[in-house]
Amino acid sequence: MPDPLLAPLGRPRLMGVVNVTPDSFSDGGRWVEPGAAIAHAHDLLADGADILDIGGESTRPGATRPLVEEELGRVVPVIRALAADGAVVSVDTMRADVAEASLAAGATMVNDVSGGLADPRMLEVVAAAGAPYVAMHWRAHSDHMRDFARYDAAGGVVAAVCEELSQRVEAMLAAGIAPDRIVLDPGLGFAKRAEHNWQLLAGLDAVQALGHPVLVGASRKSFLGSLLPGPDGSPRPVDRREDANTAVTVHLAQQGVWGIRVHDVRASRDALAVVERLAAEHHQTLPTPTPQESA
Ligand code: PMM
Repeated sequence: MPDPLLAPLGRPRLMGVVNVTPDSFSDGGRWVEPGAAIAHAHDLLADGADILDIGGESTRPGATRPLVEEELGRVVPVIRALAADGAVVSVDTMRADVAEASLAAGATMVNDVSGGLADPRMLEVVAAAGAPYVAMHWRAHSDHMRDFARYDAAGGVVAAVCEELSQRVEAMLAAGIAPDRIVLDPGLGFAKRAEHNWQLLAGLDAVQALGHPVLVGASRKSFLGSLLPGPDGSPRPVDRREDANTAVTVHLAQQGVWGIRVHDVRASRDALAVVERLAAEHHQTLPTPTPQESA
């Protein structure tokens, strides 16, 4: 039976980001104390987050990795507290040890930006837990991912991401992860230049055609900043990209994705309310085509 978390809801689920890190590009250092992270997570829930995504490793371009003990110390207490409060929690980690400890602490889902490539034990841990698993398209760790942002073969970035995600799905199935537990993510900003991110957003139906629910994270990423340069040509700063991200949310809702990973839950939730309301109006007021008209 499909996990209830992955069952259709009539709108995308909003995954609210809580980075318990000193150095994430979007909010590094703001929620590094457990109390601050937990309070922020509750604000996101109040704003309408369906899932809280708790991460203890920054994946910003050029980032160096924390020790596994550091990552565990950051995420496990926060996950334990939020799960005890009844929140649906996902752990954003590439490490099997962190996934295992987080699931034991009450996380429901594992969000692995490496799709199982960074840690050979990850797929086994997820399979044993029977947990829903987000597998993102990934080519290399953040300190050198820029070197891998090349998509020269026919079909460009969309075809390459689909092909590489399909290979990951095969590995997941071989490891014993049930097909109805798998969510795929094209990995905006990970070994992607700005034009690759736009091509992926425009080509999401190909990713969805792989047959799994799709999660997308565009929030605060640099391709939104470079779309909106200031008068001196410098990219729009991270904390002023929200309106553009909300427009992306509308696009993603119209595409019918399963989930959207955002920092500002309220803005995206408001956008979803508009999309849902208009869809309801269409269903109620548009004439149903006769068989001849629809042929
Ligand atoms: N992006 C970031 C971190 N984790 N997880 C998924 N599934 N998809 C993403 O696009 C993604 C992610 C980087 O953003 P952050 O530093 O603001 O969390």
